[in-house]
Amino acid sequence: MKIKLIAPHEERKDALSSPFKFQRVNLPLLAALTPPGHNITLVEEVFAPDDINQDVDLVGITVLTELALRAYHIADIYRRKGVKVVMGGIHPTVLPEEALKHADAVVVGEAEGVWPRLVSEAAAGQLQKIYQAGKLTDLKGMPMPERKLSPEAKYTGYNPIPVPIGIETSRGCPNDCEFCCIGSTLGKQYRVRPVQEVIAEIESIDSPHLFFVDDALGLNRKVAKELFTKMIPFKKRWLAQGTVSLAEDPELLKLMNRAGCLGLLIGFESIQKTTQDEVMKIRNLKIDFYEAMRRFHGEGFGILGSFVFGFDFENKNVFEQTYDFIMKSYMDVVQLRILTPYPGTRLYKRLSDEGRLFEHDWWLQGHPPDTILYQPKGMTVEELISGYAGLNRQAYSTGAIMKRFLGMTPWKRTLLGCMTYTGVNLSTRKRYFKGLSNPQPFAAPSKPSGNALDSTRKQ
Ligand code: B12
Ligand code: SF4
Repeated sequence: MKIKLIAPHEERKDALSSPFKFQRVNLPLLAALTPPGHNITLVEEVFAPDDINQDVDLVGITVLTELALRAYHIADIYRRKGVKVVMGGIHPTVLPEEALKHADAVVVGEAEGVWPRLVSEAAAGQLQKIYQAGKLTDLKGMPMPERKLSPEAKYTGYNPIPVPIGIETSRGCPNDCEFCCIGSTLGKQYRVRPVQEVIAEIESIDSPHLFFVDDALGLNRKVAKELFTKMIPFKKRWLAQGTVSLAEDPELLKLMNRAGCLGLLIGFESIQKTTQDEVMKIRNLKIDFYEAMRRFHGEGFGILGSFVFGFDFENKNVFEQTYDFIMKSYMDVVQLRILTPYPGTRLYKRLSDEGRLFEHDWWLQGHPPDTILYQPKGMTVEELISGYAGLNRQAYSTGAIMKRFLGMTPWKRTLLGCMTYTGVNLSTRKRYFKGLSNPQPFAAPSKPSGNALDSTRKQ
């Protein structure tokens, strides 16, 4: 069969993932899991548009909630041409019935246990509707992703760093934060790949730049230390995402530095203690945020700090307090987001049970990122909108960007560091400011917050 695997991309200029591009893991991994005898093409819309006129027998689409509309659109086009479509990934895993309105088959959960059978049954004209492995994948002995199939990826715009190659060392997360779907999709058990297998994969990658796609890198400190120690000779440079708790262990940070870590996306989530107590990954922290930033910067890591607004126990002071922390800790880049109730999360279920969701299928409505999708509790919709907009403007003002630059880590003093700092900040600012002009469909400025829901909810 001729199989095409597609990763959709949102075309809008304020799309959440715009400035950060890397070579993903999931589709090359699916390619590696495919039984021999089939011809595979990979399409990453973020790098190059799809050619729908190509002759194909089976299309596989990976779907995140934010990209469900785009994925369904692509699927509908192929199915109209008579091509069979399979969907997999986070969104079809939590909403398989919805996905089946646009696909012939859906993979619920991980693909490893079912993809080879699915391909064989599709080839025999016996595609089933739902494929679901009976157990979580044992990450030992996983094939290396077929990276040579990935479309060539080049950066455009402000950012000068070559596209990093995605690599996975673990799956699942035991923290079960209310707003996160990992527990219900990739499982609450933290599974690690054998270090030797990760090292062999790193050795096979030509590029000096890597991106660890793990959600909870370093959760198992012993394994992480072994991995980073063994990575040192390869002289790779890499980015990753992790929790603040990484900073609790100075030895781990040192090893990360020696292994080539350049920067981390750190989910601080909220500066307010009342909210921190509600977010599992922050609740039991043994280090305060300022000290964590000092340690990260002390090792020379650029930090992209991620904050979310709209938690129930938050009050209006959160914007000023966050700004204070961002500036005093010389945060390199900030990601400011409105809390999003993703389907499959405990948050979605709770807000739905409490009658606070403005729309139950918001992902099908084409709202821009950072639309307020539920009735907040700690402030009105309008206070949330204006506080959030004000913080964006403050944190990304020219003065603030220059001031944050002054908290120089040694890395920032390099030419590449300066260019990256400036590039990422300017492109993020441009995207965020553009986003701020989007209409907020559920705002009702003249009414108190309690009425915003009633007055604007779609019938
Ligand atoms: C890397 C990453 C990114 C990258 C790239 C996205 C990507 N998918 O590669 C970037 C930085 C761009 C990104 C951005 C965002 N991300 Co992100 N991201 C991740 C992360 C950390 C790793 C993805 C990954 O490579 N996983 C490893 C692979 C192997 O797992 P997988 O993709 O699930 O694939 C397996 C199965 O699902 C299945 N499968 C997947 N696709 C397909 C397709 C077919 C046909 C089949 C058969 C099977 C199949 O097979 C694979 C092997 O078992 C995940 C968390 C996680 N651990 O998964 C979050 C995650 C996917 N991101 C998430 C979010 C919320 C976002 C953002 C909205 C964040 C934000 N607020 O800005 C943006 C939006 C993206 C957009 N609009 O394009 C959420 C998704 C929530 C949801 N319901 O969709 C996750 C789960 C994080 C979380 N903890 O909540 N992200
Ligand atoms: S620590 Fe991260 S991956 Fe784990 S449940 Fe919380 S948000 Fe999700």
